[in-house]
Amino acid sequence: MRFLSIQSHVAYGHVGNSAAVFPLQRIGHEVWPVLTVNFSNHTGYGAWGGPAIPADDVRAVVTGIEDRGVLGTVDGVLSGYLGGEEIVDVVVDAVARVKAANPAASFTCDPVMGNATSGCFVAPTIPPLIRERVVPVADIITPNQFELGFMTHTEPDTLESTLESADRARDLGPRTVLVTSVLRPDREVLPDGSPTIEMLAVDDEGAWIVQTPHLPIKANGSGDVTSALFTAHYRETGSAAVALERTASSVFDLLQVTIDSGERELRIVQAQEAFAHPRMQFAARQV
Ligand code: PXL
Repeated sequence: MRFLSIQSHVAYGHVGNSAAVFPLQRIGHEVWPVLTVNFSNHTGYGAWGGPAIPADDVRAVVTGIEDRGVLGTVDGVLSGYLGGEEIVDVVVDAVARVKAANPAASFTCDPVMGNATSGCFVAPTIPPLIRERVVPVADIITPNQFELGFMTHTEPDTLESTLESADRARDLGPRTVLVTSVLRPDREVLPDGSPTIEMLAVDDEGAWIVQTPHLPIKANGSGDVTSALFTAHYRETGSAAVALERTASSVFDLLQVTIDSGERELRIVQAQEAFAHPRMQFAARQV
C-alpha cells in the first residue's frame, strides 16, 4: 500500500514521521512523508533547533505530489501531532484531495493532545480543532484514553465506559477507533506482580481488547508507531482483531528492545524484526 504521512521530522531520535516511516516501509509499504516540522529532536527535551514548516510550504508539497498525477494511488493518509492551527487546514485539504482522487483511500487521525500524566501538551486551540475539523473526516482515529475523553466530553476509565466513549467518538464520524492506552482502575495484575495495559479497537464488526504487560517506559513516538502499524495491518487484513494483535506484539517488543538498550529514543531500527515478523504473543479478546 501507499501512505501519505503528514507528520513531524526530527533529525535525532524517533517521533512523527521519524518514528512511523521506517516500520511501515519494513513491512512492505510505500510511504510519502510530508514534513510539518524539521526539528533537531522531539520537544520532550524542552529545547530543539530547526523550523516548523510554514503551512503554505506543507501544502505546496501536497500540491506537487498532486501535480505528478499520483494522489489517486494513495491508499491511506496519516496525520499525527499538529504543530499549529494552519496545519489543520492543510491536513483536511490533503485528505479531501486524496479522497477526490481515490474514494477508497482512508484517513487515520492520531488526535495528539496529551496524556493522563502530562495533561494537554499542545496549544489550547488545537484540541477543539481536532475534534471539530479533523476527526469528522477521519475513517480511523487512534486516541489514548485521555484524548478519547476530551474528544467525547466523557471520562472513560472502566471497560464499559471506555467502550461507551469509543461509540461516542464513532458518532463524530470515524468508523474505527483504536484506543491506544486503556488503564482501567480494575486492570489485571500478572502472576509475577507486573501491571498491565490494554489497547481497544472498535469498528462496525465489534470490539476487541488486547492486554500486555505495562512496561516502565515513557517513549515519545510510540503512539506514532502504534497508529501507523495499526492502520497498515487493518487496511491490509480488514480485521481489527488481527491488526490489534500484530500492533501490540510489535510495539511491546519495540519498547522492550528500547528498555534493554538503556537509550532514551525508540530503537526503531534495532527492533525491525518485531515489525517484519511480530511474535503474536498477545491474543485479542472480543468484548
Ligand atoms: O510523538 C509526537 C510528536 C510529534 N512531533 C514532535 C514531537 C512529538 C512528541 O514529542 O515532539 C515534534
